[in-house]
Amino acid sequence: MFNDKKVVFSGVQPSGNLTIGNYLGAIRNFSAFSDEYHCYYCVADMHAITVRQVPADLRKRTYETLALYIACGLDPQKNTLFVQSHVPAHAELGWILDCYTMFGELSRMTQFKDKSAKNADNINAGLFTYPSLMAADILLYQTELVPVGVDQKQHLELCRDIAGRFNQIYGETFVIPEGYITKEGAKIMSLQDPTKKMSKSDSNENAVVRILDSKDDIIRKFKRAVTDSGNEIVHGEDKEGITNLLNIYTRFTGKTLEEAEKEFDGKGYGEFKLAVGETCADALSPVKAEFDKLMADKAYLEAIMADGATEAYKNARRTLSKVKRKLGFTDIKR
Ligand code: ATP
Ligand code: LTN
Repeated sequence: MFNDKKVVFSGVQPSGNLTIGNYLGAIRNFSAFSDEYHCYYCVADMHAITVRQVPADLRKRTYETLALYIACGLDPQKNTLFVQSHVPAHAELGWILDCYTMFGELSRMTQFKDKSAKNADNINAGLFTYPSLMAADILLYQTELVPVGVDQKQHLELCRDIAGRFNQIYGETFVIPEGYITKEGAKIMSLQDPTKKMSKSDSNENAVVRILDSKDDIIRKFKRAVTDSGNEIVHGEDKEGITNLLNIYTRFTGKTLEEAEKEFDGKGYGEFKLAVGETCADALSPVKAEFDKLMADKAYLEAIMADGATEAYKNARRTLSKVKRKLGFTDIKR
């Protein structure tokens, strides 16, 4: 809408070291949009504090997440990369949208239920209203397309409902966004419990492969991955562990499931797990090298943050002003 180009928006929380789930389900797919769309990718630090964070860790991970965006192929000249808390319009629109989001809607969110169960001593209001802040992120930029993993589908549907409700009351204000969810990379499962999604805040380190893990760690984690009592390397509903490993393998190699199954036909689980581990480690090694270079240059990362925040704010404020006017908020010259 803003420069004729359609808008893509997505975000990742700096709530832990990123996993191959974040990589295959989200970040790796982001750069495909850079030429055709105006892309905004934010480091969602305001979302991250819905779960208690150690301040020094949050700060470090904010830099790391930005560096990973770039290391995974996002050119800061072609994409607006920024930190959510640097653009206060997100908090402002977040509050406004809270008033157009229903208690019942938020109560149905499975992420809220999961995270409440995991953080029973800190079920705060921010955890509950997380989706309206996420809606604000998206709607501020008149976003058309939101690339995310399938776990975020429910939040996206709520975002569409909120936007539609607002438009209906006040007239066309927001573009209604579409989700962009790639099928195969959409849900990478835990290596220790393949019925659960691989999550960066999992307390069991063996369950999670991180983009920045060493080659040895990656291979060790894959070797320990839970499989099943059978011995065939084929996908299937009763073979969740093997299916997940095949899925990871095909995502990294670009091979089809059939090709992968054929390749490992007659081979043992041990050999297969080692091959998946090596493939994954080799694919991530250039990302790691680039990440290390970027992290050694804080000033460069800070310059990107500053440019990103300026560019993001320039566009966000137009939507925010429009919303305030429609609501009947008064304006003053300063
Ligand atoms: P947390 O464990 O703190 O909830 P997370 O690992 O779920 O974090 P987010 O920051 O919430 O990560 O998600 C960033 C992006 O990565 C989102 O688009 C999300 O859909 C995607 N994603 C996260 N985990 C996976 C996964 N296991 N498989 C595929 N995509 C994923
Ligand atoms: N909630 C998202 C992270 C996120 C996001 C966004 C994703 C925050 N704001 C806006 C897409 C669009 C998650 O992946 N857990």
